[in-house]
Amino acid sequence: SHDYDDGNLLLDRAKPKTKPPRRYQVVLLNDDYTTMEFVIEVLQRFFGMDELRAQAVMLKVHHEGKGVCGVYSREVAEMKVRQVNAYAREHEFPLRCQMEVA
Ligand code: TYC
Repeated sequence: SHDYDDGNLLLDRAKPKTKPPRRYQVVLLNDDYTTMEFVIEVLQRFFGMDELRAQAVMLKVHHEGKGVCGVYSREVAEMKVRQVNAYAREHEFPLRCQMEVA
């Protein structure tokens, strides 16, 4: 925990002061208009899911109102949210996703 020996070298009593970075869930929200097929495509394209996993997550969102697509650093979660929301808008669907502290 020190750059050089100040007398504390062998015991190293000082606490490390860096905290692990927060993690963020990227959460998909249900709506009445986005097609199930489009949601499955989004989950495969942006979250690397195979078709079976994507269908299971889509159905969970459809039935429960929201569902977790993945857990990431803040920077990666922000990028996923922007990409998914932009892609949905380009295809004129109201699909939304957001980030939540994990
Ligand atoms: N509820 C939509 C329908 O019945 C399907 C859907 C699922 C939409 C998940 C959004 O995040 C979503 N067509």
